[in-house]
Amino acid sequence: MEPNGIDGDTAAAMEVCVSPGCQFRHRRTAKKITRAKKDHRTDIAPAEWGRYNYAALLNPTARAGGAEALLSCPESVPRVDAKTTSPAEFIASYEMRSRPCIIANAINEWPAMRRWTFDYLEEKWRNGHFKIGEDDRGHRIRVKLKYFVDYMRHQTDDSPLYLFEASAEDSPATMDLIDDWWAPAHFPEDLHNILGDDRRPPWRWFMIGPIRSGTTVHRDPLGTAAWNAVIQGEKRWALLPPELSKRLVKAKMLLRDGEDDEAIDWFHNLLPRLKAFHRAETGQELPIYEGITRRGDVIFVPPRWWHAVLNLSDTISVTQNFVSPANFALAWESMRRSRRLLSCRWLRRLQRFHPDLYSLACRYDREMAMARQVPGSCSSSSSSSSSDSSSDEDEDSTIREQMRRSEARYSAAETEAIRAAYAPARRGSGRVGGTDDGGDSGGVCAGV
Ligand SMILES: O=C(O)CCC(=O)C(=O)O
Ligand SMILES: [Fe+2]
Repeated sequence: MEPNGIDGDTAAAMEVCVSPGCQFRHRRTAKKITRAKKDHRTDIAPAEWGRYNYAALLNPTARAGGAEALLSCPESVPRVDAKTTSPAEFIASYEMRSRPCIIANAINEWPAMRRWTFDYLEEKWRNGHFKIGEDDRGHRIRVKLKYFVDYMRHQTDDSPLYLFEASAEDSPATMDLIDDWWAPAHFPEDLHNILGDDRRPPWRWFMIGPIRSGTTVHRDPLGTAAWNAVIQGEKRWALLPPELSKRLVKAKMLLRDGEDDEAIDWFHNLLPRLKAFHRAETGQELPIYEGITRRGDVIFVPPRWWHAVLNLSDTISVTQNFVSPANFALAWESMRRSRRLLSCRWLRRLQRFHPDLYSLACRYDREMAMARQVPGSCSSSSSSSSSDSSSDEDEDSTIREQMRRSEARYSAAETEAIRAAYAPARRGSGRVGGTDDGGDSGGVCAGV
């Protein structure tokens, strides 16, 4: 019998780890996680993942002393409650104004809120494979959920592996995961959905973030906005407006020798220095919104806003990137520049499903063409109003059904209020310009 009361045969059958010094429950966890760490970060050895000892500072019980700096922040992101702020009010006050906001009580009815504990996830999807990183060539690193949860429960890494899965629905072992959540009522539109689930750029993620894991400062691609909902745990956020430069917000110039630049390093080392630096340079406070999302909270991240996240405890969350009329101008210009082929598909479908936005896209094309002196893109041959293939027809009915279902979530009065809130954007008050995705906006969609 081993010291933990499990004999070797039982251990083998249960896959329990009984070797001396093994801190995990499963026999294979150490091997699987070490392999993943080597592939995910070739710049440090697995033994170096705890070199700064952040686990002494931020752990489930240490909430005093140095942890204060990481655990507490001025909570300046505005908060509303879904019980008292309607979708139309949120859209008019926050989304249309590109202001960050945390909405409480917007996901109370999700099955995920009732069901998802770490024990439940581990039990239900234990043998499902989930993405926990990328190798240097951009290939996905996946492990079974049972190994990842085992790792999460025992790890003391400075910046642990973070489970981020965009394709749960593609595998029979995990496809029912996406039945447990959907877009909160405050996010009624997603104009990328007419591209079809197979063609649209990656858009929704299921995440398990061990304490101290996080996401470094970035902005979301293709002019999309995002919402991010917490089902378990707490996430610390920093959001900085689009006018700030990448150089400034990443604050690499403030990094000292021997320091790392993971999310925890940015929050712990760089953010205080960045605030002091900006004050010294400009005499003004850094324009930043900070906040913590807790179980049941949904944060709105406006398009092109810089943001960074630190998991203050073990978290379960989901997020979705979307395009609504509010960020259509940005999203159109961005896709036109960087994903030409896809933009042509989008244009054809806008003409079928959202004729007013199709006209707007044509107007933005003309404006971009004039500004850059390149041919406009919306020639009459750029799109056809009929379906281009029978599979498109099948998809058309799927999309129409999706649109019907999403409209059915709202009363006639709510639908009208939402329309009114988005009306200025549908008329084209959105600004075109200011993206830095590169590429050229000319050319036509004929024949694509
Ligand atoms: O929850 C997080 O770690 C942030 C995720 C995020 O910002 C993203 O996926 O773009
Ligand atoms: Fe993001």
